[in-house]
Amino acid sequence: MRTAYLGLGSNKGERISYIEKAVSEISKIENTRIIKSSSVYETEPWGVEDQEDYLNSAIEIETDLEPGNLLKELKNIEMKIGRTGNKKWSEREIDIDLLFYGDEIIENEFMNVPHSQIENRKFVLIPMNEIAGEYMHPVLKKTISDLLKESKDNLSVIEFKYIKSGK
Ligand code: PH2
Ligand code: MG
Ligand code: MG
Repeated sequence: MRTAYLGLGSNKGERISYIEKAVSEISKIENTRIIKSSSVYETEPWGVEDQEDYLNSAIEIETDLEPGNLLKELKNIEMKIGRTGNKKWSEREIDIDLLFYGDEIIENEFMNVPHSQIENRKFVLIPMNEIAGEYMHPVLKKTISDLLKESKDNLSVIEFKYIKSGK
């Protein structure tokens, strides 16, 4: 069993229902279980300004799947939930990113783990800090909590209060 961290994001349509759907589908992946999930945060768009605010959260999972197979499952869930469009940084119904996979460093044509620019994105660091502040970034060799303290990202990240659907 390996511990991995996923980042979820949505900024199109019924954002909270896409996030909840994603968590529910992730919980059904074979040989995988959800250990922790962060609060949901409403966040200013990073990278491309002229788009809706995002909802973002992070989850910790344990999985027996190899990173490539895990990524395939996550892409399938994005498609099943109805992600349209695939332009870099453009609006999306759901985005599921593999942030960390144990302490592995994976760079190939299919994936980049740890996910790039985590240290520059409070929309990732704040939810990650809630569930894994002491987790060590395997490339930067700093904890999430230290990366958050040092981050120069000033875009707003605010807890999003909502009533859980109970499904
Ligand atoms: N995802 C992006 C680009 N910009 N900004 C926020 N606030 N949250 C995101 O999840 C996000 C983004 C590309 O994946
Ligand atoms: Mg992303
Ligand atoms: Mg993505």
